[in-house]
Amino acid sequence: MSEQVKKPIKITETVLRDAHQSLIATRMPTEFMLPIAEKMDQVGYHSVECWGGATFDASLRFLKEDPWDRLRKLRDRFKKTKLQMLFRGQNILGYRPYADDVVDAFVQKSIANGIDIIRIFDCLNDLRNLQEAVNATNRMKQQEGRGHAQVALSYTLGDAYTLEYWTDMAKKIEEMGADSICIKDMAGLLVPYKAAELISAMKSATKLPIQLHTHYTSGVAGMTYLKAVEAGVDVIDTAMSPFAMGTSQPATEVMVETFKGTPYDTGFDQNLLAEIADYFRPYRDECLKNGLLNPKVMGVDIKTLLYQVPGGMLSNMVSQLKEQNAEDRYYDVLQEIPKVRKDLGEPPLVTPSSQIVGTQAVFNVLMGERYKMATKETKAVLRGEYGQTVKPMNQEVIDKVIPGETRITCRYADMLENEMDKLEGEMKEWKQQDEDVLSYALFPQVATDFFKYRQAQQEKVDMTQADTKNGAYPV
Ligand SMILES: [Mn+2]
Repeated sequence: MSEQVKKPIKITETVLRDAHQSLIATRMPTEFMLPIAEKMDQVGYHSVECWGGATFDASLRFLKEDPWDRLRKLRDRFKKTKLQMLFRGQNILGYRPYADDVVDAFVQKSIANGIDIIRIFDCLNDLRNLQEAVNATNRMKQQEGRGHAQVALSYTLGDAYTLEYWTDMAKKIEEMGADSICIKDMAGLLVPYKAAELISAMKSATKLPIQLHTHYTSGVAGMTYLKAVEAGVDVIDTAMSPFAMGTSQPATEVMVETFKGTPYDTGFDQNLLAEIADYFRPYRDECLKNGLLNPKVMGVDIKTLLYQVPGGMLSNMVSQLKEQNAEDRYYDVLQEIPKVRKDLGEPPLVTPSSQIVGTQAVFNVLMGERYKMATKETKAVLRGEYGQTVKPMNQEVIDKVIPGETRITCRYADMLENEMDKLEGEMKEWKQQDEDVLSYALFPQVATDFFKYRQAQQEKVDMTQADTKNGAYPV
């Protein structure tokens, strides 16, 4: 009997980013992460995802932490494991499109402070919105010998999203100079046998390594990984068991055990993983007790598959309806969502397109007339500011919402002037490091509040020192 060629499946650990973003609103503080980092560094992970996504916003806004400081502290402790971040293309980690000089500076500082792999995605899968971040990463790779540009395709279902669409995208991503491809299934829509089909097709279209990212929301994720691995996927994203499953990823230990003794064996030490899980478990219990972790997000939400709407989008919609005392319109809105999505060119539903489609659907139902009112963001999508959609947008809707306005077909960022100097001018009284300008660029108000807090803390520390030395209170 001939022995099968060994191909250990590589693992990206998400407990320090997506897992706590998905389960406890991104509230895990740096001080909790640091004591376990050195142990995690011994596992042999392909990478540890620990930055980007909502971690940047949540650090500044809720935890009153400098996200750059978190990154540097993690880098110090992860001596051999690659650190990975999630990056929203031209929107960086914010909610608006930025000029290229801000994208370049952000990529440069991310890598300089410790990031190895940058996973870059766009909510419309418009590759033009990813090119600048890829170029900036490649420049750093040449200068510093570090930096890996991974382009992520937002996975979705619909007429336009055929196997041909995905394989065609894979070829284009290879041409644009990326180092690897990720299929980013934020809603858990990719079912096991479809995953096998998709991965086989993509593997035959490109030589680039392929990584699969999914969520356990609909309950199929573990099986989806199994079929994807058999079909040749190179890397999967998992989370340590205390912060796995539900709206998070499949559990690391479970996937490791699944492939033990097969050609895909990770070789990870289950005892070491158990020690790491022991560290996270009491924190999970604490989160359950204080309400940060809602048991509701831990179960299987099969509605995700039924309506193809990400879990977060459903909960947003319910709270919007509650505010309007219109909870009885829930099913009307659910039916309206796919219609709005079609009108807007059938985009994937991921931040920010998910919020834009969801909010517009609520408006359409509650106003009693479709597009009687349109949000600022719906108008921007129709104008083409977010990029090109895979299908054409509905001309009747365009005529009704933005009559006579010019639509953009170029890359929107080409119309933006460089903005780093202007941003620095606005915030220079607070600047203590170059990175502060970038924090301000992404979240002007939140970052300014944080800078004020930081200064107050620093002055308070000085005051206590002065106090003990002189026994007097300086003014
Ligand atoms: Mn995710």
